[in-house]
Amino acid sequence: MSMFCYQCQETAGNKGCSFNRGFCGKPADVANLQDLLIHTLKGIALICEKTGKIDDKTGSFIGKMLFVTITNVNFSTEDMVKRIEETVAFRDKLKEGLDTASMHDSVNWKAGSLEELHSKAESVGVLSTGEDDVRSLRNLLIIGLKGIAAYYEHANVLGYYQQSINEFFIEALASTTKDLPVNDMIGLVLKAGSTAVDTMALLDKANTTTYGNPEITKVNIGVRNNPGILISGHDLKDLDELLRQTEGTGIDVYTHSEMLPANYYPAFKKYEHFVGNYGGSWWHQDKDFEAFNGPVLMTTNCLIPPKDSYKDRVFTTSVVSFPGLKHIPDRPEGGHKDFSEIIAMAKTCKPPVEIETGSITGGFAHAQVTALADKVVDAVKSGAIKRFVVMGGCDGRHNERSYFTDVAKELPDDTVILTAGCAKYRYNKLPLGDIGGIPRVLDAGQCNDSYSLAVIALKLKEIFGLDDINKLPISFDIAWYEQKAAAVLLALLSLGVKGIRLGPTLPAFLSPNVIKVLVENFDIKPTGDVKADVEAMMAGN
Ligand code: SF4
Ligand code: SF3
Repeated sequence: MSMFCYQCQETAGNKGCSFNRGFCGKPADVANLQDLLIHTLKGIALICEKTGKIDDKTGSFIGKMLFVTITNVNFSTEDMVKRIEETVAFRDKLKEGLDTASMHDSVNWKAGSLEELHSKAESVGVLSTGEDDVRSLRNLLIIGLKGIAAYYEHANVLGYYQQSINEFFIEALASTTKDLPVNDMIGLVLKAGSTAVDTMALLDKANTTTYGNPEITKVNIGVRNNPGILISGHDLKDLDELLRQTEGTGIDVYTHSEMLPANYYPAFKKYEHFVGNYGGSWWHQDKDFEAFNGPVLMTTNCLIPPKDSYKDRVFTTSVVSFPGLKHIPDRPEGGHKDFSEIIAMAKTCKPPVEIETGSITGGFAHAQVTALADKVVDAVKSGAIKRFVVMGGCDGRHNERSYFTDVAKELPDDTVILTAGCAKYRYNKLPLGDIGGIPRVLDAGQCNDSYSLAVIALKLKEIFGLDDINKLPISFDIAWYEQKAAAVLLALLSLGVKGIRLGPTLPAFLSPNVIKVLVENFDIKPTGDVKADVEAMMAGN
């Protein structure tokens, strides 16, 4: 069986994973079934478009199913088949009483045997849609939509929904089944950007209303002498419930990778057994999970295929699934997840091996930076801060990603790095110092907290009385890996940010003509030579 997937930065040869397994370890049949899942979601969108009925239930259903197809989330054939059957049933319920005979295949195809599912899946893949530029624009839209979906799902879990986001899912998915003029497709891609801003704003509201505003925090990166549970991914509600259930048990809880920013929230900081962060970004998990000794809970991406030496200790939940790993079921309506099996296992495990000591400082989301605004503005006015460089996004395995470490080292001492997402692990343990008490790396949080960076930029624009965000002394040097970073990129474009550097490679799903449009309209450029890029950024280019 073959596949075609080019949605992430590590796609084979920067062209596409096309054999029997992706570079990430996703098997071909799972990749194809994910395409079939998206195909069926398009059917749901077309039905909603016809009936004019779209509600939170449908929007959140679509969001969750799109999230399942994000890189490093789900590797399970069995889970994917179940989700396709669930999606077909959801679609068929929506079309009850409608005459859909003349509608698109995505509305009408029928799920049959496993073999039939596989052969159907192979016929609706990424390459089956349009030619070059049309395919590129449709896939850029779907990929942006996946990022939006992930953020929407996190907001939904906390009880936050928004009708305009539900409606955009319908409009965008339905559009990819139609022959639209190129300008309309570009318009939809930009609308994905503004919808990404709205979705991150909604999630920010959900997170800060539920757990308080992140505040400056020194996060311990060493260990204590108790058995521990390591939690990774982006889902704060899972952490919330895990902390409640582990309180008083003698078990410590540590964050890994994108869960690090949870340490900045007042609602979590209060727990004495919430010890700090363990290890580095997602792709270091083989070493980190091995050394941790205790159970690990993966709440979202990025999971890498686990080694035999620790796979018995890894639990998945929600959208994450991997064959052979134990899965914690969803919370019942109004209830909570049951982590007792993980807690019982932790009690039998040795404490984590200490792999580093010290601390990292973060918690510079918009409310905290706004509280420091006077100090920041004074530092800019006095020339103590010459420039801000936004280096948010994802980390990954490519050697070229040392670029981001080297840029952090090369930037002059009068610059401040604004960051969010797991890209920060490339430089957040360097001794970069501070400027009059303002740390030179300001970490706003997870990748979705890129919203905070935009709010900070807009606030500075207002304080300095500028009419254009591009007149601020801010450069954007973004690292991307998976589809949420694509949504963040589109969000920045929709806010009018120009001259973004993007690396370590440009996305394979952008055709040369689509890249040309992005260059002409937004002056997007690939990351290049470290010294030359730093010089250019310092000169405002
Ligand atoms: Fe390849 Fe990335 Fe797709 Fe995995 S998610 S199959 S690495 S393009
Ligand atoms: Fe990282 Fe996967 Fe993207 Fe949320 S955990 S930023 S890569």
